[in-house]
Amino acid sequence: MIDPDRFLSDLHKLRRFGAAGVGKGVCKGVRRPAYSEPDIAARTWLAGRIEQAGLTPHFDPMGNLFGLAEGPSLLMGSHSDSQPEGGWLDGALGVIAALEVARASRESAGPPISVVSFQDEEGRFGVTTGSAVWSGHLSLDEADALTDHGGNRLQQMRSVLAERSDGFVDPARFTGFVELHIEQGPVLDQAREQIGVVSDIVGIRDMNITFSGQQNHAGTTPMHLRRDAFQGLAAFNAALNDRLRNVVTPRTVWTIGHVALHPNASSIVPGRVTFSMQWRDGDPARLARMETIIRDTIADIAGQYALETGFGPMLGLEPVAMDATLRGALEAAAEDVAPGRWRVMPSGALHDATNVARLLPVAMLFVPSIGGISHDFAEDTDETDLVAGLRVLAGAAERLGGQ
Ligand code: HGY
Ligand code: MN
Ligand code: MN
Ligand code: MN
Repeated sequence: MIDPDRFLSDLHKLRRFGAAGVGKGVCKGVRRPAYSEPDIAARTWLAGRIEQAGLTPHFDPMGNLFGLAEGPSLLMGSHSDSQPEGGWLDGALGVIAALEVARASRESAGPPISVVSFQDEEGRFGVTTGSAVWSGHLSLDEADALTDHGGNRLQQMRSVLAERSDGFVDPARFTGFVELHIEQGPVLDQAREQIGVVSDIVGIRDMNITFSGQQNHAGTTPMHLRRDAFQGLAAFNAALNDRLRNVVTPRTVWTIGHVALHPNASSIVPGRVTFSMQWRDGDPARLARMETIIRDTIADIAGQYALETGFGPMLGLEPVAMDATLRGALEAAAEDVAPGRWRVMPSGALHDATNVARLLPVAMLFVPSIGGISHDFAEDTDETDLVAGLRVLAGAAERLGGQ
């Protein structure tokens, strides 16, 4: 039998690693980016809990942490790294719920369940990096060449966990993957529903772009002689919003979320800006069309502002549909736990399930996010909804048995 109190207690314990956000009037936030000291401490604690649950802890060279059941098993989990300014449930919920379901199943001699906490789901170094490497989407060499916005190399950052590694886990030992996550959007909260069973996960493209101009004195350089990288970025953003308008659907999103302006001083015309450009949609053709528009707009603005351009590698993941059998088990369990208060819905957030779908049948379920807030310290979910998500996960595990 699953134990909601034990589950909630573990969830709160995990929150202590990297706990942050007190100054903002809330105290639930976390700063636990991949490979940071709190992330490594959290993974070490988690490995201990996995062992106490009777599973075998196993780090792979990326720092993905598995809790392995013997023989063929259903894999459940998510990630325990966070955004640099993140919420306490994003990823953590799916890992701790999986731990509780696996533990309870062992205690009652139920079907074997294995657990995973993937590394760098939040993309400090890329896009869902840990599961991308495990699934073969990215080679370890390709991953090692990635750097974060601070110039740190993944190769160096993963070394502490890689020392504890027993190699990559053979995916053939798993029969499927089920991930519980918070919705991170407003749909369930506004509808006062408790569970979302995911139909499909959006695709994404992500790259860094640089405009280089001429750094110069902000008092003496006439406006018409400037090659100002910030002016280029501002003009690019406005032009892009305009040009994308006729191409996108209400589900399409694009974001410039990270900007590094050089040298970032009041009295210097900025000579360089590097910024992240990310876009998401459920249709690969639209993602490609958006890329063309982005690159054309960059070229036009560079011409207008006398700037040079540079492009980092483009990272991406294709949209994926969930497996019908696993999804059916979640739907049946959702109807049991929350009759009439669940729906089938797409995911606009990315998840490790996208990568795992290359190896195994996958399915996902959501619980509501209060106010639709996530990737913020204020992210939260009602306790009853957290427990409802746990019950649906356990119900699905029972229905799927050892399959
Ligand atoms: O960005 C995302 O969709 C996810 O939270 N990694
Ligand atoms: Mn997440
Ligand atoms: Mn996230
Ligand atoms: Mn001066």
